[in-house]
Parts: sequence; C-alpha cells; structure tokens
Amino acid sequence: MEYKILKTEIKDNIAFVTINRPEALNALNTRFFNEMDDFVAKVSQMPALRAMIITGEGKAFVAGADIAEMVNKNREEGTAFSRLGQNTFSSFGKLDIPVIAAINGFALGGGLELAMGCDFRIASTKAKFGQPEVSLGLIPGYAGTQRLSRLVGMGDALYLLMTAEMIGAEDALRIGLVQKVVEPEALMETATKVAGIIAAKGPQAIKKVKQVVRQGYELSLIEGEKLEAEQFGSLFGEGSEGREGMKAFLEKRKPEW
Ligand code: CO8
Repeated sequence: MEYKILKTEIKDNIAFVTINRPEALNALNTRFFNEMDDFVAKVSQMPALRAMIITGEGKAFVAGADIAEMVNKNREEGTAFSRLGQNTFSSFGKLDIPVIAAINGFALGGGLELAMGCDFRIASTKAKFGQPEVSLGLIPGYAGTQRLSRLVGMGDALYLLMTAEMIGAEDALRIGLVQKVVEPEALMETATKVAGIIAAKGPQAIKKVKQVVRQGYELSLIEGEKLEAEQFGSLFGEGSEGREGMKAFLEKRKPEW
C-alpha cells in the first residue's frame, strides 16, 4: 500500500516511522490506522529488524484522534473507530521487537494512547502530554482509560483523565509516563542509541522479555512465575541463545547471536 501519512525508513535494522500530517498536528484518522496496520504487518515479517521507533513531524507527536473525522459518527461508528485504534496500538505489543515512542511535541488524547501502546517512551523537553477527551465530552477510546492507570497508577491517571490538564515532560518523567527526557535536538539520536543498545542483546531474550512482561501483566504472580520459568528454560540447551551468551561470557568474547 502507498503511504500518504506515514514516512517509513529502515536503517541498521531499525524501522523509523514518522507520522507526517503536520497541518493537522498529526491527528489520527482511518487512513493513518490502515497505513500503520499495513506497516506493522510488514515489520512482523522482517526477522532481521531489531526495533521500531515512532515519532511525529512538526510541533506535535500526535494531537489526538481526528476530531473532524469523529464529529458526525454515530454510536456504532464511534465504537468501531475505537476498536480500530485499540487494535492498532495493541499490535505494537505483539511484535517481537521493542517499539519506542520518540515524543517530539504534543501527545494528546489518541496521541498519548499511541505512545502508551509502545513499549516505552523517550520525550523531548518540548513534549506535552494529556488526555483532554472530557473537554470534548468524550473519554479516551484507544485504551487510554486502561493503559494510563497501569502505567502511572490510579491517582495520577484519574487526575489527568478528569482534569484534562496538559503536563510537561518533567512531570511525565516524575509519574513514570516517560522513561527519559532529552533536549529536542537529541531526541532521535537518543532513541536510536537506545534501540542500538537493545539490538546488541540476544534477540530471543528481548522477544521473551517483552512477551513475559506483557503477558505477565494480565496474570497472577503465581501464573506469571510459571510463564517466566517456561520461557527462561526455552533459552537453554544446545544451540540456544542462552548457551551462546553464557559461553561467550566465560570465554571473554562477544556473543554471536
Ligand atoms: N483533530 C483534528 N484536527 C486537529 C486536532 C485533532 N485532534 N488537533 C489539532 N488539529 C488541527 C487544528 O484544527 C488546526 O487546523 P486548522 O489549521 O485547519 O485550523 C491545526 O491542527 C493546528 O492546530 P491549532 O491551530 O489548534 O494549533 P495550536 O498550536 O494553537 O494548538 C493544540 C495546539 C493545543 C494541540 C490544539 O490543536 C488542540 O487542543 N488540539 C486538540 C487536542 C485534543 O483535544 N485531542 C484529543 C482529541 S480526542 C481523542 O484523541 C480521543 C481518542 C480516542 C478516540 C476514540 C474513537 C472513538
């Protein structure tokens, strides 16, 4: 499919995705979700890839779902538009590689929900975060009501969801919404560097960390421990990544994955 909104590039086994609709502050419309779904499907078929980085063009990361597209939807269409976005953002969690949000500016409403669907978030000092849906008489519809409380806890989530307050990058860092804050000029360089650090680790181990942490979040501690033990075991044995990583350590050499 030909992309009109996404700019994509693959460099050194990292996929870069730029949401490029700056005239509408990268607001998310159906076309965006179709393009993103198409690209995620492609990425899932590229075993050499080690990370995906998502950013926005211009002064916004994403200023939300496209209000102009949503305004005349009826109840069923509203629900369908919510499911469309939920599915896209959930698909990031199903990829084997880390998906990193590089947040350059406004991450509001659906934009913050997109960022929260990623594995972790690196922000520029210029980034601004918020769930302004209640100002529009709405609630988040791309899993924001679910992911925000899981990421930052119930109190901060309900505060942000009820007040619609926009917070800066330092506050986002303080509540654990983002993992790093850097100067705007250093944003992509930092995200790429972090992706490179992960790319040098055992790819199976990275895949399993992601799977076990994400699946474990939905489980009891006892079930999660069982899942961990099974996946831990799967990295042992002749020809396994764990065997190579441990042997390399003992032989004082770099592992060959
Ligand atoms: N949708 C559509 N267009 C948008 C959006 C948006 N979310 N945000 C900005 N734009 C457009 C503006 O309309 C404007 O267009 P134009 O130039 O044609 O008038 C252009 O982008 C530039 O925006 P501004 O002139 O407003 O730029 P400012 O720098 O003055 O303000 C703000 C920046 C503060 C970010 C402001 O644009 C703003 O408040 N935007 C809306 C933010 C918002 O409310 N986002 C939440 C949307 S709702 C949502 O995301 C729900 C998600 C779940 C959906 C579930 C599906 C059912």
